[in-house]
Amino acid sequence: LTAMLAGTAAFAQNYNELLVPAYSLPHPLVTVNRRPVKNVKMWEGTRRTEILRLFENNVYGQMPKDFDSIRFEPVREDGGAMGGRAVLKETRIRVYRGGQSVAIALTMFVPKNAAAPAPVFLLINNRPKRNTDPDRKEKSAFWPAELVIDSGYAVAAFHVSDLAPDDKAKYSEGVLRMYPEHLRMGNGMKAIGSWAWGASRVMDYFEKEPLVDAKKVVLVGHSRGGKTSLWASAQDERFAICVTNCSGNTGAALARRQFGERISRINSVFPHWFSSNYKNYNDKENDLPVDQHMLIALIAPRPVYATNATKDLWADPTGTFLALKNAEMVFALYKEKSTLPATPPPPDAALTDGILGYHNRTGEHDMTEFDWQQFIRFANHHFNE
Ligand code: GTR
Repeated sequence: LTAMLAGTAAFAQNYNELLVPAYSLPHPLVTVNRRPVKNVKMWEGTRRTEILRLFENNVYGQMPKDFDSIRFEPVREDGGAMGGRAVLKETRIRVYRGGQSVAIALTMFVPKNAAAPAPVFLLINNRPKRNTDPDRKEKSAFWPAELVIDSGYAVAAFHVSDLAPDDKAKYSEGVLRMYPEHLRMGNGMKAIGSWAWGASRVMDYFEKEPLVDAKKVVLVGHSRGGKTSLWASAQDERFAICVTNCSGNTGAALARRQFGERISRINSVFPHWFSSNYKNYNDKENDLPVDQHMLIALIAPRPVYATNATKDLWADPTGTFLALKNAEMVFALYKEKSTLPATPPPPDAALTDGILGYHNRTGEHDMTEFDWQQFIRFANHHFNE
């Protein structure tokens, strides 16, 4: 009966916990050749690379690491921003390869009365640019820059459209101009890969920026941006903490639960986000050699904070909690004991004091000041302990 109800019409999304099919997850600590992974050496030497390749080849596409040159161009500096509490720095990050280039506009505020160099929250902005207004004429809870500054952190943001337009007809008019070979590859990156690539170029800049502590960068993304923050953090071990907010399908939620958004749906509505190969798994979640708990595991032993919202069943709050739970074993290899309970906490109970953090906020699919307050507590816990 369950199978019949769950598998009816194309794109029918299930919201009933009782109709979640039985599934078994690929084991993070068993290699493709069925060898058990018992220690960090074998994890890092064999299994981690294996899983990274599986995600590249089947889900997000490869992440090109080569380019010809990178330049950091100062655009504006204002030492009296936010009523004198912060320095505003706007920078253009230009990257060149094969006669093509992209320019990433980075907006950043650095607190004046805080540790120098400052730890920093970097937002991958997938919402309209006014959400990260450098002039602070518009203030948005999506990027509550004043709150972050007053907590002693720098706060930065770039917009996804600088890397790849979020449009199935135009996504290649960005980073992919520099890597046209990816457009012909089944495992070539598309928009989400391009955005994640951009986060790494901002990290290149942070490493050269004396005002910020490049060893204390918290990468934050919401929804499609949260899928990106996970993939970027898995790829680039320089990110110290990953925050993935309401990231759902192909983000922090387990695909095999087939709860809320499914792979077939996301690949049809957003064919420009993931690799072409990912379409082989439309309605075939169980054929995937990975599931999303393994993406979280790739970030170990660095802390990961995942959120959901109670009215955002589309992004499967329970499936997100279970992905964190099923990644615990990899953190345990590093002697990082998870403090997550066995079952999801009640709404608004924020678990900010463990290596894996989680909350399910009351409300809609969004990123709010409540969410940011928890990210700050989580970062305080890890950076100050
Ligand atoms: C939805 C999509 C989700 C999520 C969301 C967003 O339409 O189905 O996977 O990414 O957009 O980015 O807000």
